[in-house]
Amino acid sequence: MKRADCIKAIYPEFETCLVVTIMGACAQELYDLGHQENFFYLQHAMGLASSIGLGLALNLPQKRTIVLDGDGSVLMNLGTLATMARYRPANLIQIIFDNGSLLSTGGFVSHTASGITDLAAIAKGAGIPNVAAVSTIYDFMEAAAAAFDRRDLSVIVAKVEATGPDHFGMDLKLPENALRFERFIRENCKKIVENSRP
Ligand SMILES: Cc1ncc(C[n+]2csc(CCOP(=O)(O)OP(=O)(O)O)c2C)c(N)n1
Repeated sequence: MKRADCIKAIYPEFETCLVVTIMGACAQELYDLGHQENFFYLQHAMGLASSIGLGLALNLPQKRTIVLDGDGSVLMNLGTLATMARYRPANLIQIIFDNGSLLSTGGFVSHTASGITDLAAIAKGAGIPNVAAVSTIYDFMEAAAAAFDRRDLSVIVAKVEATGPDHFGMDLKLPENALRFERFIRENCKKIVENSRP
């Protein structure tokens, strides 16, 4: 199963969500399907896409937030799973694309490739209420549909091939993306933000 195919399969769902991705190959694959102003590609800050997604989900409870993550990134910030479970925002879905590799920086093998580290088991142990581990596109689509249907925190660990795009280059640098993403939230989620403030 390829990550690009998984992202393509659920891309239509993204229109009404906030989407945060990790850097590199994953960001490029989403960008290549067509950028939307509700997408934020977290370049450089490895491991923190889920932390940003958690903050967005908690502060914008009526907006679905999707985090497109990677095994290397999650391994760098494992505590994020416990924090997500503790605050359990019903509108947050984290999809961890586990390619067993730090693909975007040369394809170094990650701990999940060894068969030792099981991210789905870690997510369950952290207290995530809905965890799916999938390795076929059919199972991925079923798990994604179930996550979109339920109103509860979900994590999907999708085992994918360690392959990425054959090119890199997005005509949207981090500062501009951040400013425009913030403007999108201000203009489209204004009422929700105001309502969610104590
Ligand atoms: C703190 C930090 N360390 C290292 C890097 C360099 N880096 C960028 S992407 C990446 C690999 C990310 O791996 P993963 O999350 O599994 O995603 P993949 O590239 O495999 O899609 C690394 C090591 C970084 N951006 N930030």
